[in-house]
Amino acid sequence: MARQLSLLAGADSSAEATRIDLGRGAWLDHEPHWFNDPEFLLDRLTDTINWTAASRPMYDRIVDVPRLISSFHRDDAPAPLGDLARTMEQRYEREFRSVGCNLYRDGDDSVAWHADRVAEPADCIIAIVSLGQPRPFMMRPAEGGPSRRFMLGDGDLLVMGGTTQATWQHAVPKVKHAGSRLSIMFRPGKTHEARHSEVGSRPRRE
Ligand SMILES: O=C(O)CCC(=O)C(=O)O
Repeated sequence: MARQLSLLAGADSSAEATRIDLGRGAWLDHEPHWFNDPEFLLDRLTDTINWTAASRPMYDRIVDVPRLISSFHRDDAPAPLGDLARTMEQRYEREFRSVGCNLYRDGDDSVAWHADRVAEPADCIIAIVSLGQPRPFMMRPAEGGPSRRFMLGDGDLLVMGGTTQATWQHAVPKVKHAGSRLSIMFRPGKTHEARHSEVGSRPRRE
């Protein structure tokens, strides 16, 4: 029980994040080490979530999704995830009904460039809490231009807001060596599945 309380204390709903203006109505809130007991939560979620090794059609093939995934409705999520969703709701005064989790087991696991498919791309907030070993989280303007890189792990919070899903794409690329990283995505929608189309290896100017 004491450990449960410390979990809730780990997420500070009132702390100020650094807001980054990405232009054209897109913004990010970045708060390193937002969650202060990330190792405990990482172990607990890694061990207790029913992870899925999924596959999905990409172009004319069926490919393995290069990470383990799991998703919940906020009200059915394991306690720490439901509590975190509600903390995020207080912070942003929005509903986050969908909780998606990715487990990147090593550097071969990744998520390709994509934007999340959301009901209101011109005004959408998606919050990501990262646990475990920091990995590069890349962002690039959908119409081309320089990319931005954030190292996310260890309880870091990154929130994409405004038009970000309409005007930017994001990715967690493969790296040579990495320990495991677990990301938790809080989204407005009902389910995690089929929220985005990854653009895979489609060539694109950086
Ligand atoms: O793991 C992350 O930080 C991002 C994951 C992501 O973009 C997704 O699952 O759509």
